[in-house]
Amino acid sequence: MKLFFAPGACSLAPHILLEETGIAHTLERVDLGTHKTEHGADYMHINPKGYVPALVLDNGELLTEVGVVLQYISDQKKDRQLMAAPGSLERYRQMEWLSFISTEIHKQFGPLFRPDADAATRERQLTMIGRRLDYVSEALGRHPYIAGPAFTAADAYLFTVLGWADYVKVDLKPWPRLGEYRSRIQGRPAVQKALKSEGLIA
Ligand SMILES: N[C@@H](CCC(=O)N[C@@H](CS)C(=O)NCC(=O)O)C(=O)O
Repeated sequence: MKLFFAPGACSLAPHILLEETGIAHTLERVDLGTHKTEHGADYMHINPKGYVPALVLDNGELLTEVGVVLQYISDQKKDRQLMAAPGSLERYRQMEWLSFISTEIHKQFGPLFRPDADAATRERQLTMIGRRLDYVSEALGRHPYIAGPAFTAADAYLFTVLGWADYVKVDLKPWPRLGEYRSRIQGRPAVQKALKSEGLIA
């Protein structure tokens, strides 16, 4: 498999799962400004959506959308239990989290990255993100990982989007559990490997 990624972007979540599963893979960095890959390819020809992540499967097909890519990788190594069995209620609960992280957290961070974001936009987004983080923090008070007692694909995604708080100056101190959670996830060897390989830690 080959993962097209941008350092620290949402593509970090599938990158973490590729490390967690030990699936053989290659990485190709994408410059999201120029849409050129590190090997000089036009990324728009590879993924016409223009964004990361994109996963090239071993049969050459392209898979996109974080929540789906995470499930695909998880399903290749069922013994790692990164997603529950398809059709089980547990699976739907995990999908519920993936969807929540995508639409209610990931996408709420987007406007904060825009250089032209005005104070009112920032205020509105911070209020919305704050409400979502209240909910996440409450869930993490009941179990150490977001979907239950063990690490799952949803944790790779949640860890990734919480990491953006540092870049756009969202103070996570009002939710001390989130800081503890980030440290716990960051301590995983697979996460360390992915962060190092994207140049995010030394
Ligand atoms: N709906 C997409 C959104 C992916 C997304 O937001 N990717 C961002 C990085 S986190 C990106 O590549 N943005 C550049 C762009 O949209 O052109 C998914 O779930 O994969």
